[in-house]
Amino acid sequence: MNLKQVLVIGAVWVFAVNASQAVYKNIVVDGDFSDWADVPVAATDEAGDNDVGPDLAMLKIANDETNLYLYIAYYAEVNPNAGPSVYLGFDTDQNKETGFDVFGLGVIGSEVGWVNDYPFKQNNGVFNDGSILDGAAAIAPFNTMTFEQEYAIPLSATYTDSEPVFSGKSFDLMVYTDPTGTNEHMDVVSYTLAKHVEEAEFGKITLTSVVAMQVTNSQEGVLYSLEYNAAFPEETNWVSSGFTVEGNGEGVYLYDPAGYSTAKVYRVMSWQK
Ligand SMILES: [Ca+2]
Ligand SMILES: [Ca+2]
Ligand SMILES: [Ca+2]
Ligand SMILES: [Ca+2]
Repeated sequence: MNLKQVLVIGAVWVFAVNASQAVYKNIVVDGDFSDWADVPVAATDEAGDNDVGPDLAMLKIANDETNLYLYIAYYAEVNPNAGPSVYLGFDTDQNKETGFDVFGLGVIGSEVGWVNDYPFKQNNGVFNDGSILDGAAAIAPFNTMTFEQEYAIPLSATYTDSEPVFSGKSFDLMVYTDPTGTNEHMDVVSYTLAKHVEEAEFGKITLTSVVAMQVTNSQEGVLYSLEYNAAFPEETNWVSSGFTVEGNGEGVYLYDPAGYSTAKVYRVMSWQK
C-alpha cells in the first residue's frame, strides 16, 4: 500500500445528517422520559388556554422501523385519558380536503385518529368512520395524573381492508383534546418518517482512470456526497466536491470531479433522501 492510498483511506469518514423533522430513535415507552432529551421540539402550545382538560404544552416526535413515538407535555398535572381526553389527528395524505376537519378549523383533513390508545378511521364530515386494526397505542404513564406522556403508535396499523395507515413517508399531525369552549389543540406539524442510516463501510480505493471511494453497504433512499477539506481535517470549512450518489443496496463509488488530490482529505456525508 503506498502513501496515497493510506492517506485516502485514513481520511474518509462518514456522517449522518437528518432531514428536518425526521428523528430515528428507539424510544422505550416506560414513563422514563430521559430518552427524549436529544429529540427536538416539534411544536409548543400556549399556557392557560384550556382550563377544563389537558392544557397541551409541547410535542416531540420520533420513529424507528416499528413505531411512531410521541412525547406530549402538559402545563398542569392532569389525567389525559380520563376525559376530557387527548386525541391525535393524522392527515396521512397531507390533503386538508380529504378526511375529517377537526373543530372546523380548516387546518387538517384527518384520515385516522386516536383517542387515548384507541385508533379509529375518519372521513369527510365523519368523526368516527370505523375500525383500525393493529393500531392500539402504548402510552406511559397511562390513565393517571401526570405532566407528560410518551406514546408508541404501531406503523403496521391498517384499515379493515388491510391497507396500511402510514402508507406514505410523510404526514401531518394535530394533537387536540375533547371539544370545549376553547377547542384546545396544538399547531399542525408535518413529519417525515426517518430511515435508519447505517454507518457506511468503505471498500478499497479503486485505481482505474480516477481514484474513487467506495461505500460498500449503501442503502436505497440514502444519498451519499463527497466533501473535502485541507490536508489536516478540521471541524468546519468542508467543501462539496459536487459529487452525490443515491444508494442502491450495493456498493456505490464516489470520486472528486475536480480530480483526486493528495492535498485534500475527503469525507462522505450520508442522509435520508
Ligand atoms: Ca421512555
Ligand atoms: Ca395549551
Ligand atoms: Ca387528508
Ligand atoms: Ca392551544
